[in-house]
Amino acid sequence: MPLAASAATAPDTTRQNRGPQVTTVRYGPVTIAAASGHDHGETGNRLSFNVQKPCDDCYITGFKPNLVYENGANANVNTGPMLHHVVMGNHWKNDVVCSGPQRIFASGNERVESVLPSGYGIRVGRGERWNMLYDLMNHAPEKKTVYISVTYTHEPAAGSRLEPVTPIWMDAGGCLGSAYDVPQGVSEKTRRWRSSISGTLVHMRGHLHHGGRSVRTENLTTGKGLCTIVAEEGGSPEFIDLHGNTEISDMPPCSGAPLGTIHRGDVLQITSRYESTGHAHGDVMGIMAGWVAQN
Ligand SMILES: [Cu+2]
Repeated sequence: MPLAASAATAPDTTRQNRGPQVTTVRYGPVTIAAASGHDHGETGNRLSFNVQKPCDDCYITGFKPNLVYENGANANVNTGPMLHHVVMGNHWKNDVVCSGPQRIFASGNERVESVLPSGYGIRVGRGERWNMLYDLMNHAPEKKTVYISVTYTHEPAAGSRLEPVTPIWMDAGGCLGSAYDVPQGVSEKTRRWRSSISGTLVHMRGHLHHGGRSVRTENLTTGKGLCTIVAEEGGSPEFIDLHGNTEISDMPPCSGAPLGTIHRGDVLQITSRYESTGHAHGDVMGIMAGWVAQN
């Protein structure tokens, strides 16, 4: 896999060395096997080590994941490829919810952009190494070669007044694996986490699969809702596959300073809601990633 030596375009990073910068990093190429009939091609889970970061000793203030072809055009289910998931991980830091490596951010095929409220950033340490876990699918009857692309906004840590944020990974599937099964009809799955940190929650993004209706996180201790995200499915032709099946096309994140306050010991709960018409679904997910400015 040539992933570590990924192609990159960093047009703005050399021009400026202060203030916000925009860098698009392409990870790949990755070739996904052809589908045969209704059996899709799939890479399966692959882990790439020491993948390119947009910057070093800096803050990331926003990111927009995508899946693209060599020529830059979107690669989506209408032409075959599906970004099943991509997860950036940092083995140098511990995940506060599940221990293990810290999940920095993740995306599914919905490819939603996250923009942190002004004043906050995801700290990237000097020399920190990122790993990338990804799984790509293909519904087209021929193989497809694509790149995972992420457009980052970021700024140098030196002289920055941004407050660092800590990721919290709320997962209805739990810590051992995110996937679970849902029955036909309406169902909700919840999972609780007793917070080990205190601070203000400033951003949350969500992830559901086909049939997923909404995902929300609340602070049970204070009785306050923190973020509810309602999924849009098949919202544009790009998100309708070659068999006419729709995929999640939008999951608008919650952003605000603060979305809510969390104290160490508070119990947070995620609720993942599916409305599966026709049949049960295996291996779905209900995830919310949040970012907390600790105090
Ligand atoms: Cu998923």
